Amino acid sequence: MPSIPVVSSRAPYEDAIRALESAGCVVVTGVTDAVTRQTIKRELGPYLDAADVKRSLNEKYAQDGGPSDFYPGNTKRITALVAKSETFRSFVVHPLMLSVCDALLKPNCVTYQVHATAGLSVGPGATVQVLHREEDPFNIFPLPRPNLIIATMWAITDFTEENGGTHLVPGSHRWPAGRTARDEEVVAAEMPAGSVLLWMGGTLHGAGANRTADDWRFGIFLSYSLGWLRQEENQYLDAPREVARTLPKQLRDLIGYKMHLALGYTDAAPQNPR
Ligand SMILES: O=C(O)CCC(=O)C(=O)O
Repeated sequence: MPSIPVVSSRAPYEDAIRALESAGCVVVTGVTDAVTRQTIKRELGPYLDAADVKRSLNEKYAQDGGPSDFYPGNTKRITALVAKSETFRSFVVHPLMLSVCDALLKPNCVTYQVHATAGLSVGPGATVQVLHREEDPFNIFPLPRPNLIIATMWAITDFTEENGGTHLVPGSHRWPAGRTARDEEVVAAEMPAGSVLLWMGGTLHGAGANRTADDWRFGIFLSYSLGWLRQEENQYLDAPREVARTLPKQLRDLIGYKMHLALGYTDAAPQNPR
């Protein structure tokens, strides 16, 4: 039976990196404490409250008999988290994230960058999301692709099989084109709040269905990519100059206010956005 390796945040980061490289996914427990999770919930709460709940898509799913939308029913999704949350900024520069990206992305680039950010709340009745790979937009590379992306999901609430814990297909980051996942190869990431699930950009995954009566699963999605790729989320619009100029340089560089060799020049000095 395939499984998702679990490592403590107190173990050397190399343990998580090895497990991630080998299984294509890993859960690291104990990364955030209760105060941090409460704070990020408070910071993002108003945005989540205002977000559209995709109920109508659930109905469409039922009509079509399959996943008709990338975010199937009863989910809330908010983006632009660098601009919206101070606490999220500490996630981006967390030493575990940087160690993983140094080990697995740096061999293919000079510097890596934030690829996308999102708060994903999966509500009761939400249906299963179609399995996909973060790297699919870069399909010019044949499968299995070189490491292009590292993705992470920060459990702000508990993640369970019943409440929509992320589905993963361990080992699928090494699969050739044409191989699809059998049901028994799909595993739900069950992890207590405070854990972070990491997966390779080539690993098949998707949100699980939420079969509970009233348990909203809330996670923070954060991904990184090679510095010479187009970012999935446009950080120059979602964290524009007025925001960027208030950020520490390390974070500003990470969200893309930095050249990658000859790429990304601008009239403004990159280290000093106007
Ligand atoms: O919410 C999840 O568990 C996974 C979300 C995901 O894979 C996506 O939004 O692309």
